[in-house]
Amino acid sequence: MSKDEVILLDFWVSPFALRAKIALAEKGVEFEARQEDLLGEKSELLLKSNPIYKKVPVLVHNGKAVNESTIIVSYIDDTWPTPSLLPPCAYGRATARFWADYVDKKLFDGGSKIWRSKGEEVEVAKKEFIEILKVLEGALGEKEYFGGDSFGFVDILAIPITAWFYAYEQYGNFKVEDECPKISAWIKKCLERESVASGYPEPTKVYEFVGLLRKMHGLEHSPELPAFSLFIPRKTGDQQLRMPCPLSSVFGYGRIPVRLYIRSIEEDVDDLEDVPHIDSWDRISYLNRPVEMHKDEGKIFTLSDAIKTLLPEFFEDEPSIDEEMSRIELEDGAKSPESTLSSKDPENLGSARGREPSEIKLIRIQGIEPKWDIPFSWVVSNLMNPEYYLHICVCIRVAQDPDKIW
Ligand SMILES: N[C@@H](CCC(=O)N[C@@H](CS)C(=O)NCC(=O)O)C(=O)O
Repeated sequence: MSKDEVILLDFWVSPFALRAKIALAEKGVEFEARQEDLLGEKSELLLKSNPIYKKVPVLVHNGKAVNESTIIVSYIDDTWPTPSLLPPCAYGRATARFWADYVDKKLFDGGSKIWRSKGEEVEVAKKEFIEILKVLEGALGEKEYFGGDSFGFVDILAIPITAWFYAYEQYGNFKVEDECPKISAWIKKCLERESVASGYPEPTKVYEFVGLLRKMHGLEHSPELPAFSLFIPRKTGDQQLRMPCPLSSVFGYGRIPVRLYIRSIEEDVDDLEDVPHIDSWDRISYLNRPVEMHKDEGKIFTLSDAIKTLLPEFFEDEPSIDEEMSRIELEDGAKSPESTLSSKDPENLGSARGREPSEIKLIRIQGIEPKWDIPFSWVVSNLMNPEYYLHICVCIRVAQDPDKIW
């Protein structure tokens, strides 16, 4: 029989992916863990293998995809039966499945409520989480593992979430060890196992990651950004409404997944109403590419800066190797290969390598036409599509290339 091909679509901090890694390691199954870029662009394989949720983990076993971590752990147990992760008797298995279900429904979401909360809500979330932990501590009782003497199904589902406990403790200002010493001892016991320790992320790194998530959720703002009030124009007919920006939602840095839709036109127009209408989405190009926002920018990184980094080939005279690479990616990623992409920012940036400069005519996000010099962080905090990407539509008058003869 030929060797099994086992691929796990993974993300280093995902407790759900860690469940699958531990189960495979316990069974001694060799596998390839492929890191997904969940804050950037998801792989084709992920989108194809988990089209419903588009989440990790996905176990691809000899080309067949299995989704949802608890189902994956069961599948691993069924496929490679030794050593069994569930007790031999039906009642033992039912009990394990009951606690597995409790962990699934309560533990991660209960902890997440702590870091997602602000002010008085934090105390409420912390109290709820400690109650959940105490229930689990009751189920553990005096046993070493949830399964008794042997590490099993419930342990595999619960232990990965404990890598996030340090972050919960920091944001909730409590110590799991003080509240639930038996749970704390169980964590230490599980961490003695190679299968757990090898994939368990550093809790301080998880805490840093949670800090990033808090910024993405607008729960923290970056002190490095200057405190001034921002206004964003919103067009309603001829009226320009001015909306104040809540400073609390300013985002500092990170990798922002952007989907940029590009409508290119060749003739200049004074009024965008004169742009010919198009009847099919197939004729709109788009690219998916992350924008890197760095912590130590020293100056405000604006919306137009972000557009520049998304279309670098049109803002500098000589292409760097990186730019050449991204141009190739752009051409691969663009939906309509025949369309030419080109732009400059409102202050006339760059000459697009000897061509007459192109020009951005419009930037629209969530139906709003923000000023191009507003901090990109504000755009991310306030106009990010909750589903995933920051969707930005641009209309660009394309530079005529003098070298192009037809
Ligand atoms: N119920 C799922 C949860 C999986 C999940 O939430 N995965 C996260 C990473 S921890 C993910 O892929 N998120 C990407 C997204 O939501 O787009 C499971 O148990 O597998």
